[in-house]
Amino acid sequence: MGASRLLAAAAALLTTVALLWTPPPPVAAAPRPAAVHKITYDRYSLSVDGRRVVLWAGEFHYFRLPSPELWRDVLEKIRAAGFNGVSLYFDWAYHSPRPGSYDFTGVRDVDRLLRLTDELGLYVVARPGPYINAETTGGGLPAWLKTVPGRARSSDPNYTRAYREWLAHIDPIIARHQLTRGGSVIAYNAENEYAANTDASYMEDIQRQARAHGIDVPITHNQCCDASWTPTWATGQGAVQIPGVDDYPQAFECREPDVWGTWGDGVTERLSPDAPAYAAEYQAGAIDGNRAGYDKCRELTGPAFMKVYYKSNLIASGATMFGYYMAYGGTNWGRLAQPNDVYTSYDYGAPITENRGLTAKYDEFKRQGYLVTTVEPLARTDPSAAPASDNAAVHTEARANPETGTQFVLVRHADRKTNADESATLTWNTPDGTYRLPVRLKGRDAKILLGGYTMGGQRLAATTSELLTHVTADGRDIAVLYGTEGVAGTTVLRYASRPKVKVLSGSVRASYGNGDLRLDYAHHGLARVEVTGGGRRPLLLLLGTDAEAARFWRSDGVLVRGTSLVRSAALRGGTATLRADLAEAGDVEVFARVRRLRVNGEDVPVHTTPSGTAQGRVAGPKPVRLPALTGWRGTTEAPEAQPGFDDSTWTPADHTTTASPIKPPRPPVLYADDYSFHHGHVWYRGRFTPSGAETSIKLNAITGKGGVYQVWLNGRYLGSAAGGEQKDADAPVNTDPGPGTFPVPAGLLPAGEPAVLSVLVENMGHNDDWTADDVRQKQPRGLVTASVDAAWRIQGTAADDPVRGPLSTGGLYGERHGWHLASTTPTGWAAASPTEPTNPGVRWYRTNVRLNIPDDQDIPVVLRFGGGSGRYRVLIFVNGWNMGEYVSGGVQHDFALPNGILRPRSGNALALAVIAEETATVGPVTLAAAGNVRTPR
Ligand code: IPT
Repeated sequence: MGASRLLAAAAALLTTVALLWTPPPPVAAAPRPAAVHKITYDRYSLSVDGRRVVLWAGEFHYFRLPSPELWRDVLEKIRAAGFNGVSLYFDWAYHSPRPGSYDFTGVRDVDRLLRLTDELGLYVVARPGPYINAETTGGGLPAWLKTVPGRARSSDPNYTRAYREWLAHIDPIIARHQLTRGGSVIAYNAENEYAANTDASYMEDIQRQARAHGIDVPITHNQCCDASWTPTWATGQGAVQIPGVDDYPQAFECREPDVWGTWGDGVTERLSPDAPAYAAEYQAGAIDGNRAGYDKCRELTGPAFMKVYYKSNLIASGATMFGYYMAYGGTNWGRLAQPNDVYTSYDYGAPITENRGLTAKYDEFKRQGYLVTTVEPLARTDPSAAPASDNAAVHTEARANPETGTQFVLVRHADRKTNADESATLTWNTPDGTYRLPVRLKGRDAKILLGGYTMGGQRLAATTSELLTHVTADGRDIAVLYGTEGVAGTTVLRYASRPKVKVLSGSVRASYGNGDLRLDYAHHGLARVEVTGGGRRPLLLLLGTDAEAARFWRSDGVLVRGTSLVRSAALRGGTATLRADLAEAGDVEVFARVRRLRVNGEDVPVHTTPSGTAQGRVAGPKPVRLPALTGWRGTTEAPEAQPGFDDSTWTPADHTTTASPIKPPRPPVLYADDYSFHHGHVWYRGRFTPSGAETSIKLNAITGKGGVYQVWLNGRYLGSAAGGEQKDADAPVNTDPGPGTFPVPAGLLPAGEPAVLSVLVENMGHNDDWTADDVRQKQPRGLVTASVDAAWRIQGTAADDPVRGPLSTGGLYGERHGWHLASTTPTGWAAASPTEPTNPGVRWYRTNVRLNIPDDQDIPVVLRFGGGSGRYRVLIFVNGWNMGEYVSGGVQHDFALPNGILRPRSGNALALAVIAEETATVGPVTLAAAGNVRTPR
């Protein structure tokens, strides 16, 4: 701590010096890490090389975007929103098909991911678990762990051997990308919401392993929910350096997007007096357990919620470390999903959609993120006296930086859930004087107002607008302030003498007295005011609405207005170079003296505006038509259902014991995981000799929520039933999901004649281990009991897929024979169409589709279902990759096919495996565009 105190003192000295001379322009993003950096922290914030940082990170799951080319796209979008960091889970189950086997190639190349964060200068909180939850199958615990005796997430020796193996693989990759070695990793999170059934030795050992593997950045933890959950890992054995808290104040009922604050006020608690308050996971979207659709989740956690909760949290908590969960959710492709809470899409209602589109939430993140990463004094604040409000319905609360005196004033409704329109006059004692200023909250809203702030070369005494950001270009400060459309704003700036004020556009009244330049206006469109003289360098003040503010981009210190996204910007020798996305034709304005503008490698003619900026016009994307899906060929499978099928190569299911805490009522153990079939469908064939008295067959299978199993007897389809599931959090073990009863048709089971029962069981994914009881994650999948005494054989996934990893391919006949792969050309398939009826059982369709999307356009493509009939589900394979499962009657109809999996400028093999519980038609299947932008090549 000695060193960090010294650094803090040095930083304080530097800040004092900075007050005497013009400070350098604020740093837009994390510094590009070229060299090694020193990380320290104290109760206020993290510091990098002695400079305080507010960590404003968004969560991203590389495993939910199996397309490393698109990692850059998403990370650039995250950075452009003003995030200076990302929070990254690393998913053990994704990398490890079986004990001792680890794969970090291709879509699993996390070194590549961290090279990107290094390059983009995004701080990383690395979260390798071993347990991650995250609605992933097993909560990140590999499925093979189900066959390892001993409690997971404890210091049990078997489990210890297992997780040490994972850490020995993942930690060194993380370690070489630490900020302290010139990379981007700023913190390492141990375990995940480890709050129930805890074992301090285990928690301690994770950290011991990390240190031994070279992790030298601060170690954090994300405590569940609030400090009432103990231990918080702030003190005692297993304590981490920076204990954080997860908070989801809106909970997850997306069907009622208007119900706020179900899980409290959302104020981050400080868990340690010596470390920054850390909002490790703060709600930025929601899972859709009740199938409302993610648009509703986006509404539940929309801009109004973000304004009220995020801003309240900043000021009430003084937290300086944030991980917003999720910035981009992605896709539960293959068998990645934990079945109880999610389906294929993990869009999450996040600011960036599953199809990588930017939403109104993205705009709000940008408005807040730019403020947080612009105003350096925010990294060190204490609670301070708030301006008095003359209306009890308008609540104020404040923090101030003890060195600079800069004030951050929260203005919100006293009742944070109200939709009222309330006004008040604030009496505000700032370091520059006392001001009486009107404020207004029009509907659900909250603001952070700045006072006593040295803004580049300017002195902002107080403002009732909010600061977006400011930059300095060509010896001039440019600042963007904004407020609600139609609401009045006042900004007071200090000068040594009366400055010259020129209103370039909009309606702004200026008055001057006692060193105060007071500007009064109503927020409407974008007003522009030029202030010169007065003893300071020139200022261009831009006063806009929320919508106008969202049109700005601050990229690499360059301020730009217009385009749909600025990925990077550079100013050199009078030339501005932008990498930008363009959803439509429009103006682009660069706030610098620029003679030449290049956008995506092309020259854009510019003229100088009265604001002294450079403006040009850019074209939008060309419309693109996606081809119709034609030329389908189909075939029916499931020969396993036929009595004569040769299953002699299948594994005998004859185990008499299991590591699962859930024991079958009598042997054999039929659990699929016990025979190393961990993901997707499994087949069982049981041979028995009937007594002739059987009138029905009773079977009990556990599929996980939403799964079904299907039964054939001597080749005759007997029907389907819902598989068992984890009913709710309090009843994690469902040993008896209720057997399915299948009546035996008369004459089908003659006494004494060998019979064959064929059962196809889907595995919807493994439960998580949220409460660390080990029982729910070890809940079996597959058959549990059968009413007939049979000799069973089992077959699942036939072979490892080294390209797609363990979660893509299951055990359907077609999957075992490569029908989903582009490289296989199955013979004997007939011309067919998914609109034709499919008999109960399994039927495949394949076609090829050639795309021709221009290489300077980004068109996210989805596969769209709708209009089918009957009960069925469809596994979607694109170029061999299982991109999800359409379930008839389900909420999801559009399935993301990310570029990389889909080849936008060549042929694509599309395969559908239809699993019909009854005669069904899939209906039309089409490709649709989920966006269209011009983008850098
Ligand atoms: C929190 C988990 O830490 C995270 O992994 C994810 O599951 C998230 O929830 C929900 O999407 S747990 C929180 C609900 C208390």
